[in-house]
Amino acid sequence: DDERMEWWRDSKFGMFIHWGAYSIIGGERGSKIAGGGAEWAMDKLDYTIEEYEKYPEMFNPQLFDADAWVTMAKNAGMKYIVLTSKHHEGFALWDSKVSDYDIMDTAPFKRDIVKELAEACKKQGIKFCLYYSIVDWHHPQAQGNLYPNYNISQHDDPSVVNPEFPKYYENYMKPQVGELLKNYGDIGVVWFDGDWISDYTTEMGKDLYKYIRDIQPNTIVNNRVDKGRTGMDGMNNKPGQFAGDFGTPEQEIPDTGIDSDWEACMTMNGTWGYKPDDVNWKSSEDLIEKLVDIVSKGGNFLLNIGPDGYGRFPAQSIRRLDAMGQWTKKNGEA
Ligand code: FUL
Repeated sequence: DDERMEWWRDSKFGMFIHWGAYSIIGGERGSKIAGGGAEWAMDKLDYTIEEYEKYPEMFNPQLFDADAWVTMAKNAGMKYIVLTSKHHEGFALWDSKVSDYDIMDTAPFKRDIVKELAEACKKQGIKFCLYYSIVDWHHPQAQGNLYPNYNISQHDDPSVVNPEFPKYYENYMKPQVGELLKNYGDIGVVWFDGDWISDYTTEMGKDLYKYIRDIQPNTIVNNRVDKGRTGMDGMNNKPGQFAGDFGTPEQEIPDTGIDSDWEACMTMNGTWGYKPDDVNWKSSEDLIEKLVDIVSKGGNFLLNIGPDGYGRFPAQSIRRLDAMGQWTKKNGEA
């Protein structure tokens, strides 16, 4: 297993990319601005499923250039990229045969983003990885039984259960994850999220982990494949709990003394998805310090970019990537 983890442990520094239909919205609706992460626009700005569907139908990022994105990551000293293939909104950025709510059938763009980025990564020697959300606000079977109140099971009433959820798991989620592992070459990591949804179980997580390893034995899976985000020694890990291959502290750098593998994911400002209103940018110096701190504690740093609805990285992010690249070049590999 150590051999399987080797490239990931050596990598130290990776790029998270949060991109989806929410990148058009930018966290704004009329006079309202979503608090926190703008990738939650659907929920935070109270869109109904029908209202929200307009955004995937408009998603046409003509400035998307996979090679340019990968070059920017590479020049910053990053060794892998994790793209949100499907975030909580449910819209798939690849050619999914399981669903029409994807880039080929619903969006005018009709270019397989996962494919283009996978190829660009391969060409430039960057490991290609995918984020996939268990939570799906668009799929009727993925939510609490108060559908179309898509997010009710999560933050309003955790006791709400959905007897249909196992169907979503078997007939939609698993086959979608299968497509990602079968059609896009080597996948370095599958990065799950949304494990908190009440109907998702540890058994499903175990099944999913096995399913992935059966298709691509070398693919690494994060701890959110199980419920409860465990898998970090000393960080609410319960004995016997199943936890994937590495832990995922979010917007925090843990203290030293963690024996298991971990990766701190962080944003450059306060949002994962594109949000022009958020000007709370961390300085380049701060980000470099964080990189050093994390690496010296044995972790990886997954630093996020939220491209806009046209496919551009925010200028503020590009500047910070440039500065980090200058630093990593001068000080050797992270
Ligand atoms: C969280 C999600 O809810 C956020 O939107 C983001 O994707 C972050 C990395 O994980 O749990």
